[in-house]
Amino acid sequence: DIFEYAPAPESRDVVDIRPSYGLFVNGEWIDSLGDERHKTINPATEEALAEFTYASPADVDRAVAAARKAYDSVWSRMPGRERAKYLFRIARIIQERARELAVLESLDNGKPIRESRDVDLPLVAAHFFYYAGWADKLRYAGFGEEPRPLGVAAQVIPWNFPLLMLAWKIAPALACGNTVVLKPAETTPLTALAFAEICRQADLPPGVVNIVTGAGETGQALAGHQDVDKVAFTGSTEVGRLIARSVAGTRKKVTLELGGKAANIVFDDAALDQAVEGIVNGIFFNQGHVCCAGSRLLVQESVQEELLDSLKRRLGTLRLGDPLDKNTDIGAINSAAQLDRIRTLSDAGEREGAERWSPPCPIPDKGFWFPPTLFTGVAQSHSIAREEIFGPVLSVLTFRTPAEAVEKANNTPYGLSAGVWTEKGSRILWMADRLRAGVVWANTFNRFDPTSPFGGYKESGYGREGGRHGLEAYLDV
Ligand code: TXE
Repeated sequence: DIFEYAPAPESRDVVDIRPSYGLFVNGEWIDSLGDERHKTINPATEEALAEFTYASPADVDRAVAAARKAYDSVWSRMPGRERAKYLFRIARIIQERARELAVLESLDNGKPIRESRDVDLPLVAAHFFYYAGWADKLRYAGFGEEPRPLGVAAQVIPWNFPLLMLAWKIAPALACGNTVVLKPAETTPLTALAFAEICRQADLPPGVVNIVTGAGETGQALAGHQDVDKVAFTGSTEVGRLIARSVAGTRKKVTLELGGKAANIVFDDAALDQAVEGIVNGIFFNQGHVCCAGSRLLVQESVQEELLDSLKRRLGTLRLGDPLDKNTDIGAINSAAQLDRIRTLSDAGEREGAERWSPPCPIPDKGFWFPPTLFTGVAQSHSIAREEIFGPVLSVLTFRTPAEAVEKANNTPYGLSAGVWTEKGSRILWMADRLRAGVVWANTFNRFDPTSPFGGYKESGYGREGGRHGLEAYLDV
């Protein structure tokens, strides 16, 4: 592993959070022209971490103008090998500051430090390294001899992987010669604001990256701005639809990465111990705040009992609590609103007749928490089998034949990911061929790599992020 971390226990002392943040426009911190300020809180303690701005439409104007100027005068004219140097520099700074950024991410988001340190941050750096490598090789990407950047990209990201979603969006955009205005989610602005400082540290030309904080209205002003050429969005299918409507009939190109309801499919010949680990990782990683989470377990009837027994035993060992404790498996739910959504959907599952089970699990007094939860006796018509819960809640369904597994797995409006557990290689290929999902994992789950394209079928969105395909979203061919 090329990523190195200090082994010391993680502590809040390694981060330097300012009491209050402005907007990052044209390489500088500026005050908003509006006066809406909010606090971002630590979801594990409900303590305020810092105050930040909800950018007004006039602020968004200034950010887009800065991005346009940087695009026309500097970035689109710079040779790819020069752009690559900036991206490599950013990647190295992220590595150097990985520990601090991981703690910041866990504080603002609630995710366990083990995940932010060992998954999020290494992947963030890897994305910048990977796309830095493409910046001077775009003509070999297979999209024509002289592919050109699109212009100014408006990027709106969610709160579940704040810095990683930023990396997925900014790294390919910059590598291709676009400039960017990015809006982080309103509950997790801190790592994006830290990234603004990293841009300064890397001497990135002013205006190439602009960060505007805010909620839906700021996002709407940004995605709807008439001088942006491209909109990249990750978030709810509901907002994805609004954005698709708003860009229809404009010059803007759009990529959308939306919800999911993935099936993790376990056949009776699978290595069940490994499958249990994959199921746990599939739905409890990041408290289940994962668009490709394996939120439906489809288990072959003949092994249902055995699998559920060992799954329940394994759930009993999961530790819920302080996100900064490196032994924590399940951190805090990101916001009161999300906790509410998870509770409402879980209650509906119970009302509809499914059987609910959680291991004994002490819940801290303060903060937003939800125990690992299993629903058995779930029918396809139940809302917990259809709707994205986006929390640590697993719905268990059964099947008898491979064809039935495919039919049930595909019986959802989403199509982001799926997992197949079997020792038969031919069955993996047979299943992968029939599953309507942008990613199919075999005998693993939630594996990510910057070289692999990621994205959905059906209502999970369109366009791909990551890999060579991810470049296409930011190029005119
Ligand atoms: O999403 P929103 P929310 C799903 C998940 C979750 C549900 C609601 O099921 O329970 O969505 O989450 C910005 N124009 N996912 O309410 O609102 C917003 O400020 C432009 C799946 O948090 O879609 C934030 O930056 N932007 C998902 C971002 O959109 C708008 C990740 C996402 O927030 C906007 C997150 C508007 N009209 C939630 N309204 C995934 N695919 O991973 C809001 N935003």
